[in-house]
Amino acid sequence: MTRALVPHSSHWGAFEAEVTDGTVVAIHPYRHDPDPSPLLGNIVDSLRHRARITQPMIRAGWLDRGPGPDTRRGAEPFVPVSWPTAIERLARELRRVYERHGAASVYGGSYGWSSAGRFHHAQSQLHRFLNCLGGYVSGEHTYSNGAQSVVMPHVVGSMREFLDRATAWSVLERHTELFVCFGGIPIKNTMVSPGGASRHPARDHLRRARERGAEFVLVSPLRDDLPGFVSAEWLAITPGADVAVMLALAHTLVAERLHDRAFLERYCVGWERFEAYLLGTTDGCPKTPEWAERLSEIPAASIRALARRMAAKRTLINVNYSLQRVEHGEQAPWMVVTLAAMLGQIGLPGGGFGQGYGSLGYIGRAPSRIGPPTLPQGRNPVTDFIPFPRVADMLLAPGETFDFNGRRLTYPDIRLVYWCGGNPFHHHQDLARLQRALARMETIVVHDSFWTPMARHADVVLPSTMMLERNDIGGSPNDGCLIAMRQAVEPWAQARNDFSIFRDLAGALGVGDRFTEGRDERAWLRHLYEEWRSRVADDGGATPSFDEFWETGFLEMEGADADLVLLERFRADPDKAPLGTPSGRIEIFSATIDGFKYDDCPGHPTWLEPMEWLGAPLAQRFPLHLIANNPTARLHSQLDVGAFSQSSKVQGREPIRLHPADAAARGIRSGDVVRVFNERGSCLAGAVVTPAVRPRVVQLSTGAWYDPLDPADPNAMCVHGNPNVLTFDRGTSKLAQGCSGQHTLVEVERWKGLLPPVRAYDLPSMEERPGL
Ligand code: PGD
Repeated sequence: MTRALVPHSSHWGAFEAEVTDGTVVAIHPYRHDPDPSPLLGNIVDSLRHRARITQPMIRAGWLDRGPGPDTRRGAEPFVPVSWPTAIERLARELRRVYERHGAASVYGGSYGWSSAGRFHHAQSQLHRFLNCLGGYVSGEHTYSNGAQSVVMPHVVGSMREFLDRATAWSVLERHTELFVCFGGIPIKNTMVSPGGASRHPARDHLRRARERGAEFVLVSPLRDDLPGFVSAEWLAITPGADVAVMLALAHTLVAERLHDRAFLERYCVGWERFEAYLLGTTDGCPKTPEWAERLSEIPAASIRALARRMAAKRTLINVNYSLQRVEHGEQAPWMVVTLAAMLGQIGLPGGGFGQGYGSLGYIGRAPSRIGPPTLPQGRNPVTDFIPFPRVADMLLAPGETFDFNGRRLTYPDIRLVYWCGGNPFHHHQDLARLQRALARMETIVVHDSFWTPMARHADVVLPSTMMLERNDIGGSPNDGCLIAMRQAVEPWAQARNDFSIFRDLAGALGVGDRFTEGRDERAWLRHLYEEWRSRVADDGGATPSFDEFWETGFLEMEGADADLVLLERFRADPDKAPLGTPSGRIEIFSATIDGFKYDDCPGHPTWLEPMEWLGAPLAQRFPLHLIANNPTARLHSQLDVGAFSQSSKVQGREPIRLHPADAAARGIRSGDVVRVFNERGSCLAGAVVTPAVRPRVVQLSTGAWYDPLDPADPNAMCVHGNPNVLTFDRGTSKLAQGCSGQHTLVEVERWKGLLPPVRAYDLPSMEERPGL
């Protein structure tokens, strides 16, 4: 018997894989990680799960009828083919599309998190490959924080320079007296960092802050958005009403003269414009706590009391990404900055604002001076792009114009969609609409390790290796550990590395050398490491040789600035260290945004009523507000087949949490299967009745693989519990066009019919065709 411990990494943590006789039998968290993620529990049984794609597959209809728009995607059988056949057919199709329609007809945005390694980063591999062919239409920003990442540069300047350098957790732990958490700080989200994290310190910092006497206020419809041990005061807000509460806090500060006028004058622009709105001078509506109570169901007295406490203590106001993944998502992050500016504590240890402490694990972990290695992607000569969440709009309406951040853009005419390392049937909204959009394509190509719903809707499906089946380097800009992600097991069946697939395709298309630069996997890893090593050396650091690094597995680097305070230098001297905004100051009023004349994103933070919330007329028909947030038991839709994710299901369905009063009114008990529905679609889910969810709110996380009752019908019920059959597909506003998938209105009823089986992990139907 052979036994080995192999260093490796994932977006949810570094680990060692225990390998016995060529099989991964256990995962052991990195020994220095104080709080390893339970998501590690999804890895072992996923590696060899039946839902893995075993060999290249081509949709029968595409083989028989050739490329072209087709509504039968997702319902037709696949034909298993050899690698040479797959490469030859796909190379021919790529040549046809590039020659006949040009590079601007290929959508290669390929949004998705794929896996943690820097070399086998699926999206980078795809972009590098498509750039060798002449480029592609790209995507910008993210589904995560699209609204924030567009509005914040107008308000405080570059995200990279400022927000990614959030005040360090260790500073908050020592200095913050009052944490006011809009959307909480859910520990489940802090487990995940793009690129991985060798340590998960958030829980310990929160615990120590609490032990020191810090107080916590949770503004959220979900009580467990903060861990119980911080004993938070829970303000169980109406979803979508946070900006109203923030405005009322601001109103109280002004009414009671608790705001820091000197700070507003020295460090901000546009206070007077905003103040006139706040007090109702411009619209006749003072944003008082009584006004906010009607919208938010938070008592006016609680809002007033909180405003006074905030002014009296060293206060951190945190807003999570979830609050900007909604209609008008630009407003909450902007208003949080404004509120923090009114308190005058921005740039002080433990005070000011935070954005995303509870959204991703790297926030509050100081960046290393030298970022980890990255794969060069080459140059993309195509200038057409979309903000990622506008993908269905683009595919449905070529030639139509749309607004984005002060520009008027035109949707290109896409013929071929290439996806590598993402799952739009997980991340996109209104899946019936997405299917209509995909049906217009001539060809869809997907690389994935699993038969995800996106793979099932493709024409050419190529099996990728998973982590642990290849060698890579793991690291992230805010983590001080570089990891030799060594291959632990052989690739499953005929799976190949994305790099190898693109190498062969590039070879067939005559650009092989350009793509590989003459390197194989090992040579690339050495090259990327040496390039990184010389950057570290230029900065005065010393690192071991590649061979030593590879042998050691985990390379701990010098500590980053553990005392980082956001905007400290700006506070010390705003003239010497101005912000990257037009004024160099915090823009409470942005003349730039105002100049865009967007009705859905005016020049200062504003309460804008959502179309779908409990205050809308639609709530008469669909009286429950669904929160479709990120899941606890997996990262997005990844490894949904894994043991930890499976252990969370109820009768095989994704759990939906609802309040006892709402459950009782509908005759629903924990363990029942329910149907969740609205005008756009319906799904089954498994009920969990709990007072941790406020009344008239239900919570169904994303990530259960879409499983339509009838795969030929885009409007079919999903029997597994994917909430994106229910969510709407509208941008946050004309400014950012971000994802607004977090909220929608629904009704829930007990499912009384025969329970359809979950077939999400079964193989699609296959048609053997010898000789291919
Ligand atoms: P994942 O499930 O991570 O979701 O959306 P994203 O598409 O990133 O998909 C990654 C896919 O890559 C998986 O299918 C995995 O198997 C595959 N993969 C992993 N490694 C490799 C590899 O090496 N090669 C290849 N070829 N494939 C690989 C996430 C997105 O969803 C995000 S970031 C957010 S924050 C959004 N959140 C919400 C939300 O709050 N509410 C709703 N309703 N919808 C959301 N969608 C968004």
